[in-house]
Amino acid sequence: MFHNRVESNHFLVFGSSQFTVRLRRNFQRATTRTCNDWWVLDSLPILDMSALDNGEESAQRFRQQLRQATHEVGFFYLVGHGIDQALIDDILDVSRRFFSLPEEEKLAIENIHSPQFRGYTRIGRELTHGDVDWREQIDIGEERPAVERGAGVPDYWRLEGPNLWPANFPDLQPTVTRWTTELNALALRLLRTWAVALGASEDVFDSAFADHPFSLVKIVRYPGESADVTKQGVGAHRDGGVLTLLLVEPDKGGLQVEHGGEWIDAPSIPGAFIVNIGEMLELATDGYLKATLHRVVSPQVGTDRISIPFFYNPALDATMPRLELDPALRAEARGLSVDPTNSPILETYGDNALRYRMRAHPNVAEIHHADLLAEIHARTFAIPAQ
Ligand SMILES: O=C(O)CCC(=O)C(=O)O
Ligand SMILES: [Fe+2]
Repeated sequence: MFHNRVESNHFLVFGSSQFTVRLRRNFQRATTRTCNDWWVLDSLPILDMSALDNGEESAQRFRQQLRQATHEVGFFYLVGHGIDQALIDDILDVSRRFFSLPEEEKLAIENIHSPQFRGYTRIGRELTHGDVDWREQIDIGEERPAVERGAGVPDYWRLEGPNLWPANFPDLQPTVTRWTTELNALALRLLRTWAVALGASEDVFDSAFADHPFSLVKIVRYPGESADVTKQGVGAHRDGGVLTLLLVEPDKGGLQVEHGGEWIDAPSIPGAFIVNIGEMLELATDGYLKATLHRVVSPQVGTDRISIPFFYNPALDATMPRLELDPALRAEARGLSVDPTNSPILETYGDNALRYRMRAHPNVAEIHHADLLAEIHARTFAIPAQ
């Protein structure tokens, strides 16, 4: 627990990383909350992945930090990850140039043309829990041929298929393709590190991921909408996949992460990823690892913010392996968090993915998947029998 490591000056040294912590004595809550909740983090932990290449003792310390950070917070900054700064600069550069294309070029690849929910989403066309998110984005997944529909073909295969690339902007595809390749490798390495940190064999997740991951890159721009009153960039949610590697432009705030009942600000740190786990990893560990609520507040009027979340997901037909935690960890597993809409997390990743996409983009669902709407709606809002 973090509070075990707090030093008298309230400055927590965690391996090569530092956390600032604030002591909050809330006597009202003290009777109902654990001692751990008295310490509220002011900022996310920072983990240095280069520790994995520095001998077994150092690697073991990193694994322990990884486990602890994602058990307690569910979010951390990752440095020393090995992704080239030149590639980071490139993807930020192509992202900004994409958003400055003429409106008609972006709309030519609008996601309404894609049964796979790929392509451009204009501002105001995405919902989180029914509320409008103020952001525009392009969704780019693994570039694969579409799967033909038919009897006995699970519905989630409708998500597999080609991307929509802007015709007059050839720089986007090679940079995003390289980004996907490198981040798939980084994410798999992190996942294997978690596996060992949780006492499982290193390759326990491999069959679900290694050769047919269903990763998704979202390039997002939040326009400046906040003035006296802040607006929703993206509403509070947990990520539905396994793990997210988020790159945010330098010097941009807006992301907030729930911890101990409060929102922690998570501004960008140049060159670092913000990493969080999604519901499928929570499922795999019976809630020992935490999929944490987060949201983005719109930037102030006159500014904007670009971010690039990379969602690392298993194959659509994969079922997450359930890990056998050792008794000490099992005792701290909390079971699954309840989705804000009370919908159960489903075992097969593709069922979750389809549900999320249809919920977030009802206009695309209406056009391409009207036959599924009633069924998905019934399953989404079903409360499991007690
Ligand atoms: O843009 C961000 O900083 C976070 C976006 C996010 O949480 C998401 O798209 O799931
Ligand atoms: Fe998210």
